[in-house]
Amino acid sequence: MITLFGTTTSPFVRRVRVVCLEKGLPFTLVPALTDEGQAALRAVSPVWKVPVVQLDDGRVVYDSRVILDELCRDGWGPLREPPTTPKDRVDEENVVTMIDEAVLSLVRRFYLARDGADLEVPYLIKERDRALAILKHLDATVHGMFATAHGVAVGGFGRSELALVSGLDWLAFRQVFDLSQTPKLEALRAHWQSRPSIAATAPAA
Ligand SMILES: N[C@@H](CCC(=O)N[C@@H](CS)C(=O)NCC(=O)O)C(=O)O
Repeated sequence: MITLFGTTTSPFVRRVRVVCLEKGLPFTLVPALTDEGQAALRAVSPVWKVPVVQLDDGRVVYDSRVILDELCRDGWGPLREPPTTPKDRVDEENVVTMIDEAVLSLVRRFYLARDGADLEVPYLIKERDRALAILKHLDATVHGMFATAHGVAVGGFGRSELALVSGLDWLAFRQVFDLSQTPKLEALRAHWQSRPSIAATAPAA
């Protein structure tokens, strides 16, 4: 049985939960927000971030991208397989990198705001502007309900749409970005909400 250290709010943890649901992989969630869960997390990962997954063979994986690759070594199940041609592969990785970086910029601002920090300092203004630049770029480059041209050609729900929907749902859940500024991303997000694995994993405090 897979052990997943995580929360029900994190967009990165959500990707793992969705892949487990899609592939029918049972897992135990260790909630990382309790004192006990936090201690358990720190005992297995010096990064202190979620998700962390402990696999049946004892390997402990610290990052959502690597976790997904490990869980899908035998195939992505009902999810679209990642592309293999050089251009499609880089396009897909870039989408995941962009949404990761936009979310991480806004996660840092969210936590600092919660601690009462002043966000009007140059680096944190850059973080806000970076997120806006990324989200505007994604808004201009998505293809309807798909994140990439490869998605349009092959169809189905892939890791790039999963990364986008998880990230955008978190932005909406935490109210850290006004998605009316990026209507195409908002339409993509709305389109995939009815997929059972997405509906079952919506962020919840
Ligand atoms: N690159 C990592 C990012 C993970 C990440 O930043 N997780 C956040 C939750 S959304 C976290 O654990 N933050 C705790 C902290 O910053 O101390 C991944 O994809 O797994």
